[in-house]
Amino acid sequence: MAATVTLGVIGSDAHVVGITILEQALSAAGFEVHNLGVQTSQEEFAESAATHDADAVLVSSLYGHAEQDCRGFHETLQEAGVDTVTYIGGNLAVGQSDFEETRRTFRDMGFDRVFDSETSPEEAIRALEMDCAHSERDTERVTA
Ligand code: B12
Repeated sequence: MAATVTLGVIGSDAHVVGITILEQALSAAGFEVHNLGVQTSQEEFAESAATHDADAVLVSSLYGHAEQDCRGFHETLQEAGVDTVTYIGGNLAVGQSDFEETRRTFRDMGFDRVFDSETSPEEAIRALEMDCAHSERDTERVTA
């Protein structure tokens, strides 16, 4: 059965190109994609993921305010009964010089994988195929 993915750009962020490309690539790879578009609230992510019983929630953020926008994100998902794989990607910090530090920040906030703005759709697809195929994820084997 095709894995289901909820995808959107969080907060007040209006950068649409990245998620449009991701949506097309994921759909072509056989995923059922619910693209919430830009300027999506935490509650909209949670509602969509709960309604569609998503296997993964993919958050995109380009404008540098991801940390603020994602505060409490996993609690919001939890309140809606959503316990699924979560990814975040894009330009996650302003003047991002050490991406590993950024990755640690978002991992600590609860995201399973954290991707930078050089991420190709194929990389995201590989990670999703791995995570959606196994109930116990082997995060040791991937860098994101
Ligand atoms: C086009 C653009 C705009 C357009 C957006 C038009 C639109 N509707 O999309 C406009 C002019 C409106 C704009 C506005 C702003 N922008 Co702008 N914008 C860009 C620009 C030039 C390109 C973005 C783009 O489309 N890239 C092409 C796509 C294909 O790549 P992508 O978005 O990175 O997505 C890929 C990956 O990142 C990854 N990915 C993305 N999300 C996710 C999520 C997951 C889970 C995964 C796995 C992967 C993934 O996969 C995608 C496909 O390969 C970038 C600079 C740049 N070169 O990136 C700045 C940039 C993103 N903008 C920036 C800024 C600051 C702004 C503004 C705040 C400027 C301002 N002061 O008004 C506003 C914000 C407005 C808002 N509310 O969002 C900064 C962000 C700085 C930061 N994060 O540190 C950047 C980096 C420019 C810069 N160097 O300063 N912008």
